[in-house]
Amino acid sequence: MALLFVTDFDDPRDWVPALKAEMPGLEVRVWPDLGDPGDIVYALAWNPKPGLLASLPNLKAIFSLGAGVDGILADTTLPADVPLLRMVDDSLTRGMVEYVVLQVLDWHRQGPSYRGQQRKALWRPRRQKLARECRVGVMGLGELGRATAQSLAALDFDVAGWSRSARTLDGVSCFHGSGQGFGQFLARSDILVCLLPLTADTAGILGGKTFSRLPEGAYLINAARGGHLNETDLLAALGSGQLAGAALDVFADEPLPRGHPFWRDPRITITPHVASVTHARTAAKSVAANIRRIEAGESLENLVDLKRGY
Ligand code: NDP
Ligand code: OXD
Repeated sequence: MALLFVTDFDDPRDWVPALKAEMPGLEVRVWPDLGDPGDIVYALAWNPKPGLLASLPNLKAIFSLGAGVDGILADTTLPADVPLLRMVDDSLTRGMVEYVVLQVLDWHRQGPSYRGQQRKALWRPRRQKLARECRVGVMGLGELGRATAQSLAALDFDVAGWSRSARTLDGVSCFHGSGQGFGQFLARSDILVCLLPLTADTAGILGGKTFSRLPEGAYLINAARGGHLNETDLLAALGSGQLAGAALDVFADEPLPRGHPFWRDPRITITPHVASVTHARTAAKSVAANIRRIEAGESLENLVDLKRGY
């Protein structure tokens, strides 16, 4: 029984020992050294080359190295009868909570303005709102969105969340669906945080129409996928003042090309897709637990619904 580790990003020097520690009997092969493809029954992958997974005849399951599976689902040859499992891991969740709380607090406590003043040696205290006067809207109330919304609520922000189906969450006003609920949610989001999966329904959702429904001068935090954002619309909304700024961790084209206008825009804070990362030591435990379930014929956790796309 062999597992193929397929990624250009995650380090096999972390992952191979972490997987072996959980499952000493598991043979781990590191792509592109496939050996006999017939031996491979599990794949642990991040953005595999299209066709690679379909070329493995005895696959029992595909594990995503990330929470988002858009990079795997982009492969149109993906075998439809092999279960796809996404990454759910507490360290990934905590990392995202830290990132969003950092960006929300930085904006709320006027970090960009004070850094601008520092560059000019200006000592100019500004009026500071209370956290409860700041309305944050979290798009996506899944593993990451729920924990993030609740951590912001614990800091006394006025938090709402938005999901596809109806949800309830202590201390968070919940909205759902693409109709009225979405409009009401946007109208009360001074800071809009995107933690949605990238699917046919959510691609381009951070565009001019959405921005126009936010309070004027809102702030955008996109820690989900670059495909959610219409970049031209963002620049237009910043230009008109409809949006006052944005913190972006993900981009349509990664790495963000050197000549991209976002790099030079002082209203935009850029991080290189690091909002949260999967830690091998903890995440290998959840992969191993699911392998044990498969081998025991038990039902799986974190199964992706291929029709919904997440
Ligand atoms: P989940 O699958 O747990 O949650 C997804 C949430 O989005 C659910 O609440 C779901 O609604 C909601 N949703 C999906 N489609 C729609 C829709 N059309 N309209 C409204 N709501 C919708 O995902 P995670 O929380 O684990 O991860 C979210 C995303 O974060 C990942 O897909 C990935 O792209 C991104 N990510 C980015 C990282 C980074 O470093 N930048 C790191 C990790 C993840 P419902 O509850 O009704 O199902
Ligand atoms: C993920 C990511 O989806 O790191 O986990 O982007």
